[in-house]
Amino acid sequence: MSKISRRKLIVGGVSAGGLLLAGTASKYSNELHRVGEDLSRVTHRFLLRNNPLAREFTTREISKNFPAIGTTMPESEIYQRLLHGRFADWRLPVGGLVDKPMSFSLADLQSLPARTQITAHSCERGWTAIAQWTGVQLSRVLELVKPQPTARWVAIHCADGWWDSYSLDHFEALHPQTLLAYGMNGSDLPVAHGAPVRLRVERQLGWKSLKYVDRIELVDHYRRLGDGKGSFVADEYDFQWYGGV
Ligand SMILES: Nc1nc2c(c(=O)[nH]1)N[C@H]1C(S)=C(S)[C@@H](COP(=O)(O)O)O[C@H]1N2
Ligand SMILES: [Mo]
Repeated sequence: MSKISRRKLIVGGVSAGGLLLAGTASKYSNELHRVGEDLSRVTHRFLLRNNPLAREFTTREISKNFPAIGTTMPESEIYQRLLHGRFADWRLPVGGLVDKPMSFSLADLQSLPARTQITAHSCERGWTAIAQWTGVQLSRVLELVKPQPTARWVAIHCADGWWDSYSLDHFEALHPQTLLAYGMNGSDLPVAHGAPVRLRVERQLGWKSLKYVDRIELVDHYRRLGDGKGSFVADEYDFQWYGGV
């Protein structure tokens, strides 16, 4: 077995173990649940300490069917209007703790250097599918707005009310495979998969890859957002850890 495939097995096994532990323990006590979550988080950080790339696949391996999960059509009037205008009026404001707040149109994002990657998406509900994603690296957009030294987390807000946060310290936000993706399998990103722009965070569970991105905010700590747990999902389902930072 090669070094790489052995490590992948370990990563898969430990994540599954952590999930199992967290899942089972929560039935018995919150305290045990918390221990499980802490174990998962620490293991995750340790295994990703050298900032490895997530595996990339070939075009032949792209899944014929890629499920659409959660929101598949945001209901808000604003989104509906933007959709009918083919997102020509869509803008992505990037602000908060930055020296140069900016607002990007879809064409602006598409004019920045693009990256295309074929990766596996694993949903916590138990499916994995492979797709090709095209977009701009989040790091390039962050570079343009000039984050202030106090900015430590990138909060991303969506048209359907979802939001999540990504650490600048642990590089998830700056990781080369973290994209603001506007293309899927060679076409425009379909509405069901997050049009016009979704996030791709390839080393995390699928729910960290937010769809319908509509605002980016740099903050000193995610504690200031929502109930203070770092994501819409964590607030909603009342758990502490949220998929690895
Ligand atoms: N805004 C938003 N982002 C979201 C979701 C959602 O419902 N709304 N679902 C999450 C979950 S649980 C998964 S598995 C993926 C699903 O992406 P897909 O619909 O392209 O398969 O998006 C994630 N991002
Ligand atoms: Mo998911």
